[in-house]
Amino acid sequence: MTDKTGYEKLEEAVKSQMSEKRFRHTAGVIKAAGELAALYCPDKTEQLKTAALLHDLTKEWTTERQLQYCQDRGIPLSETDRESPKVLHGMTAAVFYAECFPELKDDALTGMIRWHTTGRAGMTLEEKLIYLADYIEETRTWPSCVLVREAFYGPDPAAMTKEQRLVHLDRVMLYSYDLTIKELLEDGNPIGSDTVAARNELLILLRRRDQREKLQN
Ligand code: DGI
Ligand code: FE
Ligand code: FE
Repeated sequence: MTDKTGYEKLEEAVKSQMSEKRFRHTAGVIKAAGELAALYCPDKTEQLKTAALLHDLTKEWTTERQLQYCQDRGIPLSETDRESPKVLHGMTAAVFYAECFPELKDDALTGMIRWHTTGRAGMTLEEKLIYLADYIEETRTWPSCVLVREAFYGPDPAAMTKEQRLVHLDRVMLYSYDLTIKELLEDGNPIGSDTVAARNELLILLRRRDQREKLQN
């Protein structure tokens, strides 16, 4: 038997902290992250897969544990955050992973984990890719996830130019924010300011781009 690689050991350590169901989702995000890395930044494949592996590390904590951990570690929470228990795990995982695996601590990795649920204005390419991988991984059956997965893969991003592919990513991200916001509204839930800022930024960017193109043609 060959020695386990560092990544395989990490995978086992993460698996031992999660239910089987959460690990199946995590494995799906790792696969999707690998596919997105191949399309957008092959040199960052390993980093994206590590972020995928760690992104939901604290997802199964109770809300009480999330809130207590934020208080203990001085993680600032807005009123809206406190009323949105589902967004807390990105904040806690972005700190907790570095306590569990100090050798991995890295700002880019922290950002990918931190923003995977809500997104934010000014996301890096890697942050966008982890956000999207989480949304469209193959085990997701939620209608919005299926729609976003089809919107991303339908027009064959591999056949696009680099520039077209980046615009495509932004359009699909905007679509995902719109669907998430619509669902939050329908369910009477608060919408975090990061999600709103992320959505507005892309909307304006893409609208200006379309206007420029129209003028040129
Ligand atoms: O952890 P996962 O289930 O894999 O996925 P996720 O981290 O994307 O979390 C999805 C949940 O988070 C989904 O129920 C919608 C919710 N969510 C995302 N953005 C916001 C939000 N909830 C609130 N209240 N506000 C947000 O801005
Ligand atoms: Fe999550
Ligand atoms: Fe997830």
